[in-house]
Amino acid sequence: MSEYPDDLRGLVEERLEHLAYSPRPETAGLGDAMRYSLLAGGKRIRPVLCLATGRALGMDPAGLLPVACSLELIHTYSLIHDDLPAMDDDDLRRGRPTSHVAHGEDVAILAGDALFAEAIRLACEQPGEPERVLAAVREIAAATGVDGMVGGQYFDVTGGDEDPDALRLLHSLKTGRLIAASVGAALQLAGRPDSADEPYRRFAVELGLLFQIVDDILDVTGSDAELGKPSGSDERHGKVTYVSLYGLERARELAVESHRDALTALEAADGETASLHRIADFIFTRTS
Ligand code: GRG
Repeated sequence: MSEYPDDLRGLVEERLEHLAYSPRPETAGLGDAMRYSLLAGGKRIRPVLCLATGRALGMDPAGLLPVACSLELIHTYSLIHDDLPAMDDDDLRRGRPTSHVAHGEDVAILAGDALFAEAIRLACEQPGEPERVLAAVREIAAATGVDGMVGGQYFDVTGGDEDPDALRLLHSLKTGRLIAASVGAALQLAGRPDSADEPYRRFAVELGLLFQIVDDILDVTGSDAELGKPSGSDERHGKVTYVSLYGLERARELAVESHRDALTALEAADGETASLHRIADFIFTRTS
């Protein structure tokens, strides 16, 4: 079972293409810069995870698209800012020149800022019981903020990843929390008891870890063309990774263990979890 749920990816792709930010001609260039990065062919793992969780819980995936797509806008903003000269200073992303190379540093910063704000607006437009929508938006914002992605990036740029525990914390904040919130946002919209959600939450945390271990392996083993970004970037930036800490062979074993643990958690979850199972397999076996 390794096929990615392309039907869900198609729903996401279509909604992202049709997002409009402002009718003003004065800001059309900013909208173009946002679309340049957003519609450059990412894997859409976070929104697809959100829709697949909704599907597992018996919800119509198409009905979750505002919240799901908000996750992709936030993820794209993080990529644009991560590539900036003040951060990783990368020239290639999703197979294209990075935002600051194509549009200039000033516009790239603004495109990232605007994607984050538009993500929150979009998530607030999610149909559903207001209390549940608010809980979903809160979970996404918290996963993005200081105790999440931005805090993890701060930890990264200030050099806080020198031992295995610190590395795990860094990645759980920087990439894990948004991946976990992709599942969590759908759980919030379903409004079930916490006890029923617990296996899904364990699955989501493990998936975030798996994603990062595989990402570190691919940075060493993948090509620029496969990755759509420069390979070997972690080593060039002197980053501590699962590969630099444990070696390639042990990192591969850790990925096997993490994939197994994610699926074990999923087995304990109620609902129709086949799409989530496929996403875990895809993250484990991906080459880009
Ligand atoms: C700068 C605010 C700020 C945050 C940066 C998450 C993050 C923090 C930066 C992303 C940069 C990066 C390469 C992180 C490593 C893991 C990761 C998120 C890889 C890219 O995600 P994929 O593989 O990319 O889901 P696509 O392009 O498929 O969406």
